[in-house]
Amino acid sequence: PRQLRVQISNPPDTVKSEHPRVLITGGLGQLGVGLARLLRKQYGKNNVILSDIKKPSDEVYNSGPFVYADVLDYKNLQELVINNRITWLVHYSALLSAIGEANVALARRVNITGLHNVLDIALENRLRLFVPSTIGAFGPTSPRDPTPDLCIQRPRTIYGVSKVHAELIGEYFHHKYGLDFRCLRYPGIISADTEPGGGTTDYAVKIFHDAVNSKTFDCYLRPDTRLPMMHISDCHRATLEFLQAPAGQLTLRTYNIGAVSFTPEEVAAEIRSHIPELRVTYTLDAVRQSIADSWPRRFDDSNARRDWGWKPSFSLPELVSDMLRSVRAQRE
Ligand code: AKB
Repeated sequence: PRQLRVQISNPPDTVKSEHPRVLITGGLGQLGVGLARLLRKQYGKNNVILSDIKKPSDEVYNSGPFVYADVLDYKNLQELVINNRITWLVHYSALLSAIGEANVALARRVNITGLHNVLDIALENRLRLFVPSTIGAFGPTSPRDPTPDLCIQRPRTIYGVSKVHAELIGEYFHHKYGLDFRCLRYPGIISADTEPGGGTTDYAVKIFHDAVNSKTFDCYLRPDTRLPMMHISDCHRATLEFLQAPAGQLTLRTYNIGAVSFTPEEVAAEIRSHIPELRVTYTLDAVRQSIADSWPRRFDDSNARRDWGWKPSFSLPELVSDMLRSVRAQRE
């Protein structure tokens, strides 16, 4: 079959070497569009390319460059990186914890084979490569409260196994070949205008929508299940600050980043200070409950704070009032 040429209609804003040219894979998930917005503010609209295998909304399509890219297609990715003079790659494509358990073979391909493609391309083209890891990279034998950067990691999900693999092989490529690999372990991310796709922490996004829309919420985790969580704007800022950090400041290449830690009953109580009628019921999902029970309850992120100045800005009350404001604004 004839090879398709990948063309970006917008030329680079500049080809000045001080501006990175960024490609984001899996860009239409929960995190890509917001990170692209932040990076475009800093580096220019056309220097940040979003990619995915799905069709973007008109709003996303009109906000800056978007291309089709399948992380399982090595040649397509390589062509994109070369044609667009990419210097930083943010690898967001992955199947999350719950959906991964329902599709182990696909999760293995996307999360492991896809990562291998991205690693080889990053190495070949001397890219700075950012790969997110997660609280899901820990398991039942890890210390859970708090969980430090370096400890036992024996996750029991394909998602967790693939993320530990990403951490280890990325660091190995860094030490052996000098790849500029950077990895943050994200908590559950709470966002109003983008949806998480198939994770264990998704309840903490849905509760805000249901609280505003119906004042009732049915939770699939036990009321006392504590997990590390973070407002999406803290997540984007952490990612940008970490990407910009001088390599000499990094004593690790994989860092925990923490912000808040809460249980379903705690977040519900905080929402009730705005919506007193909120009624929460609990119908447990055994798969997601057992995943959550094996994950950290709190993150120790002291290394990130010390090395590159990480500091979250949203407390639980601030996160809750910001989410309720955004969800209500969407309804209007
Ligand atoms: C999930 O729940 O799978 C993700 C994560 C914490 O990595 N949100």
